[in-house]
Amino acid sequence: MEKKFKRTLVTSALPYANGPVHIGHLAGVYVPADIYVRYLRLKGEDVLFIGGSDEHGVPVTIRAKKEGITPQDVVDRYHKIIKESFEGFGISFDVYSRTTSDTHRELASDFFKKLYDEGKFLQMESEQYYDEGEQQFLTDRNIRGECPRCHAPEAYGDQCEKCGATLSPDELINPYNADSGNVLVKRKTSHWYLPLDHYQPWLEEWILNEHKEWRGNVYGQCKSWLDAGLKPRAVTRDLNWGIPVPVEGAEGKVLYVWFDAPIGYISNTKELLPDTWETWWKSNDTRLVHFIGKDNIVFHCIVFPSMLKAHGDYVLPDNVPSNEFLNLEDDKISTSRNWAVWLNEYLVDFPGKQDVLRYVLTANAPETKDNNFTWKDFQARNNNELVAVYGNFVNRALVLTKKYFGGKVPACGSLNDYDKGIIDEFMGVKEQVEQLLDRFKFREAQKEAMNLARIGNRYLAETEPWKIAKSDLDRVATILNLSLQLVANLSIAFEPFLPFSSKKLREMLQYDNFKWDNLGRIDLLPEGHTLGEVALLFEKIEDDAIQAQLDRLARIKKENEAAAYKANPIRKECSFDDFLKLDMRVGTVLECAKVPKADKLLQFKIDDGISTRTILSGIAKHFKPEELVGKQVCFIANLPPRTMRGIVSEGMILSAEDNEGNLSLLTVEPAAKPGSEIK
Ligand code: B3M
Ligand code: ZN
Repeated sequence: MEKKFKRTLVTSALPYANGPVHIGHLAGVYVPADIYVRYLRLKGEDVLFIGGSDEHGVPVTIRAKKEGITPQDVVDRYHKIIKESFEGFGISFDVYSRTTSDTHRELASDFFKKLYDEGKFLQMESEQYYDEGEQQFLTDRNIRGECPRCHAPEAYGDQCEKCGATLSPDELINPYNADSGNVLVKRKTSHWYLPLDHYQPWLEEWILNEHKEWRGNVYGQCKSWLDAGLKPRAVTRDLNWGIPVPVEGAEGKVLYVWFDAPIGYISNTKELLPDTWETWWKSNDTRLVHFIGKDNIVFHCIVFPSMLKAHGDYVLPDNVPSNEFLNLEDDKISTSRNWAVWLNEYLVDFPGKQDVLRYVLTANAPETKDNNFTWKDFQARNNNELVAVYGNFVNRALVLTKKYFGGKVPACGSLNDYDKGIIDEFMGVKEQVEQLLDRFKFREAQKEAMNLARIGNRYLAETEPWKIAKSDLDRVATILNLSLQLVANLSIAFEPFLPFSSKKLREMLQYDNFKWDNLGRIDLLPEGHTLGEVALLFEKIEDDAIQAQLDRLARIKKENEAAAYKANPIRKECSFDDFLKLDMRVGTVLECAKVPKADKLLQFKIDDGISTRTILSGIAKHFKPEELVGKQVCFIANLPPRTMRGIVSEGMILSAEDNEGNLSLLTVEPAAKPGSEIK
C-alpha cells in the first residue's frame, strides 16, 4: 500500500442468480478475495468484504420462462444455493445480500435519479427489434435467426453457436423471437446513455498514468478500450425485470443490469452498516479493491468508475485484481453445457474437503493466463502435497510429542547450527508470503506457505528424533519443541488459504491466540502447554472417488454431443426432383496437393471416368494430400465451376462432419469404376 489508507473495502463480483456457482467462480474471484481479506484481518486491519447476488438481467427472465415460474422464483432459488455454497467453502463475507433488496432498489434508483437530474445522461432514440404479438422489445440473446455466415438456422442475436461468429441482431437472416417464435419488426425506442467518451480523458489519466501497477491483463484491456475510443453506453433497457427507470415517460424500462449491479456493492454495505456505510464509500482514506473475472474488467475499470465519477461522492477503486479463466479437463467451463464442477455438488461428494479444493484452485490459479483443472491433478496435489508434506509433518510432530512427552510441549534446550539454519529459512519465507499477498500473487504466496511445511517436514526427516529417544531425550525435546513451534506457525500462515484445516490444527494444538504478526516466532507454544486430540489434518483421496467424477464428466460429454445433433435438425424437405438434379459420381484421386498460400485448400486431380477434372476442397487442415492419392472419393459433378485463387474448381468433394468439426471423406466399398453414379 503506497498511500496511507485507514481501511480496505473488498468487493467480489456479484454472481448472476440464474444458476449455481462452479469452480471457475471460486478460482477466479472468491477464493483469492477471501485469502486477501483473511490476511488483512489477521494483520488486524480494518477491512470489509462485500458480496451478493446479481439478480436482474435477461438470463434470469429466460430461465423463468423456460421453467414457467417468475423471475423472482428463479433468483430466490439460486441466491440461496449460491449463498450456501460460499458459506460451505468458508468465503468469509461480512455481508452477502442481493440486488432485489429494498435497500438496493432505492439506492440504485436514487443514483440514477441524481445523474439524470444533473443532466449527466444523453437521451437517444434507436431502432430495436420488437415483437408485435408479445408487445415487447427484445434483447440480443432473445433474438434468433439464420446465421449470415454458416446459415445455421438458430443463431443468437449476439453469437452463432455453430460457427462461433460474433453477431449483432441486425445481421441475422429472418430474425424471430426465440420464445414466441414471432417474426420481428423494427421499432423506435428511447434510452438513456452514459457518455463514456466524455470521461475518456480523465480515464486515460487515472488508469494509464496513475494505475500502472494494475495487473497486466487488466491494464492492457483498459488500454485497448481507451485506444479504440469510448462511446456513449445505454444504461436502460426495455424489459420488465429490473429496477424501474425512475423518471416520467420511462414506463416499461428498467435500469440496465450492469448499471444497477455494481451499485449493489454500495447497497450491500449500507444494508450491513446502515449508520456508518458512508465512511467506507465516501472517505479518501478508504482503499477500494474489486475482485472480478476477466469478462468483467471493462465494467469495473471503465463503466462503474465513470458512474462514480459522474455521481461525485464516492471513492474509486484502487485496484482491480482480475483473473483469467479456468478450464475443466481441457475444455471451457460452460453452464449451458453443464461442463463444470458445481460447488453445491462438490460439498456433497467431498464432505469436509473444502480446503482441498481451495488449495488446488489457488495452486492452479488463472492469475496470468487461462489455467486447467483436472481431477487427476486434484488427487495428486491432495495426496502428494497436503497429505504427504503438510499433514505428515503436523502428524509426526504431534504424535511424537504424545509418545515421548505425554502430549505436553517439551522444553527447548540449546539450538545447534542446523536448528538455527531452519529457523532462518523459515523467517525468510514469512516475509515473502507477505510481499506476495500484498501484490495479489496468491498462487505464489500459497506455494511459499507450503514451503514452510516442507521445511518442517524435512527437519523431522533429517533429525529423526525417534532414533535417539533412548539415548538423548533432551535433544528429542528440543527438536519437538521447535517442530511444534513450526506447526503453530503453519496454522497462521495457512489461515488465509486453508481456513478449515487451520482451525482444526489450532484445536489440536490448543492454540488460539493467533495473529499474522506472530508468524516467524518460535515461542508460540510455551513449555508444558498441553496439546489437544491428534487427528489427521488431510486424508488420502482414493482412485474410485476421482473415477466417479471422471465418469460423470464423460457422461455429460456424451449427452452434449447428442444435444448438439438435436440442435442441428434435419433440413426442410427436399423434393425428389430436386434431389435428382444433383449429379454425384465416384472419382479416383490422381493427384492431390496443397494450394500455395491458402492454408485450407487442397487441389485434386480426379479421374471422373470420362476425363480428368480439377476440384478444390477446403479440407487441407484435416488430411495429408499424399495420403489421398489413389483413394476413391464421391463428388458432385454438375455444380457450376468456381474460381478460387485463380484456379477453376469443377465440382465438390463430399465429406461428413461431426459436431466438433472432425471430417471423414465419403468413399465407396468395394471400389467402383470412376464415373459410377451415386443414386
Ligand atoms: N453478474 C457478471 C458475472 O457474474 C455479473 C457481475 C456483476 S459485478 C457487479 O460474471
Ligand atoms: Zn454460424
